Amino acid sequence: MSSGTLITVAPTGAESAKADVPALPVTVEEVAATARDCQALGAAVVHLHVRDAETRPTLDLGRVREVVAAVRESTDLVVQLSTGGAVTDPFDARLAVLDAEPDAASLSLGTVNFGRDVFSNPWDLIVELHTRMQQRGIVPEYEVFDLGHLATLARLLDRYGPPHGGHVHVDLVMGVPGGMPGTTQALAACLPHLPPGATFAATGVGRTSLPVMLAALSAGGHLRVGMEDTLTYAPGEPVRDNAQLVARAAGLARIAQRPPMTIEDARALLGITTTVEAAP
Ligand code: KMH
Ligand code: ZN
Repeated sequence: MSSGTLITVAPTGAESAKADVPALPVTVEEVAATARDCQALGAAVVHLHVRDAETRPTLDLGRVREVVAAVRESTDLVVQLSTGGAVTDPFDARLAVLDAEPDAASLSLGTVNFGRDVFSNPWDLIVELHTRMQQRGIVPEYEVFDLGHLATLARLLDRYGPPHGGHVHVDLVMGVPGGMPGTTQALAACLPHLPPGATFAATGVGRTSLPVMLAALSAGGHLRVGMEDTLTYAPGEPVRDNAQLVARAAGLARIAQRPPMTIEDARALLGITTTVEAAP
């Protein structure tokens, strides 16, 4: 197994408006194009939120399937759908996203304040997502917004068994207003609570992007970057596009002598067994 860095790109998210962030990829074509650019620069996984024709976040299954197909057609990336959606999305629609047959899907491990909103993830929803993914051969990425979410993960695995593929991969989502801070100290506090054999990535929201990336690399972790979480590249400098963020992550990974992991190695690491036709 490679000792490289798994780079995930989260290109769109559900929180930013296209009107406020013109560079945000929202159409099917824009998402497919940014995914292709990011693959060329070292991304191995794409974490997808979908927008409708009016650029609003949507979980409409037809639209989700369309985006999945377009990304598969233009890239070889591991396709990870968000089951978090937007804070306003109902649980049944979040569960139904799995019907679009992604390779992987996010699974948030607890309720958290989300700015002025609440991102709701009660135990029964967590169990339903975990067991449906087991049944359908979809690999979860466990999203952790706070230290207690790792206690929930331990309880989940103890009661319902390992995920499809057998490997546990966690994303520490840090710096959300209401969740754990995006600091080296907070990241280090999470590490002893990871399940045995688990790998982790970290995501620093907003200005915590760089410190979290550096902390994650120093601790042997993987990286998630993208315009879902980061819209400012440097003070006063808006992000140009997702490729710019992936290029920075790939550069730091090389400096850490853990260069970007190939997609093949990423699939092996995550236990993804679905086979898709290679992109031309
Ligand atoms: N948009 C946030 C409310 C996920 O994708 O699983 C939730 C989120 C997490 O982004
Ligand atoms: Zn997301």
